[in-house]
Amino acid sequence: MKLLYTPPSPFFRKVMAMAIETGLDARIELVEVHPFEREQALAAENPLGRVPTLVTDDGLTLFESDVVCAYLDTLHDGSPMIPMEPERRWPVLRVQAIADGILDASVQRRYESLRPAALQWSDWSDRQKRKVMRGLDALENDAASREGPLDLGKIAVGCVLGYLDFRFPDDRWRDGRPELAAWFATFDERPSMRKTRPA
Ligand SMILES: N[C@@H](CCC(=O)N[C@@H](CS)C(=O)NCC(=O)O)C(=O)O
Repeated sequence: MKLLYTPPSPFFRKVMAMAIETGLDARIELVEVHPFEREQALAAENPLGRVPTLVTDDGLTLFESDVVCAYLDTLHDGSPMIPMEPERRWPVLRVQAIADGILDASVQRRYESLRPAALQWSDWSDRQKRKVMRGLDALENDAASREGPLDLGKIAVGCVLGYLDFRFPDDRWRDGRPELAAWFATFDERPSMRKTRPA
């Protein structure tokens, strides 16, 4: 299967970290694309023109990182990254949704910062930042999400925190969030995180 990606994308990182954790990375051919510079090449596979986009061995094109991860979870024999038991499944998907929401808001903030200064809308950026901060507080207060075996929620949170360190170090997300910071210090040393760390 082929995974269309852009190197610094945190959504791509989530998919790749999960692929490494489940031993599927060897089956994935990486194809670097550029959503902004060569929009049509990516849009030919994904009408939304976004990464990550997976083209399966059957020729099916899947996009949105949560959908790609759900698909990958059907391809390995290890412990599911999205557990089936309801008492674990929904909390894991909820944590993934918070993490993805923080990433969506952060990526919007980043794009806003790249616009010409005269076109930037600071209220919009501030709104996105508030979402990020509230999402981080929710994660800090969700001790249960850091317990138990590896799952997709934990991978998603690891990728979020790595992205904030990469793009928004001045936000100092660790301030006031000691539990999340301590958890990330250990989680970030996993081979899957080290191998996918943004340069
Ligand atoms: N919800 C999507 C978000 C994907 C996303 O925003 N990807 C960004 C790169 S990090 C992108 O392709 N941006 C180009 C665009 O939005 O046109 C997912 O989970 O995959």
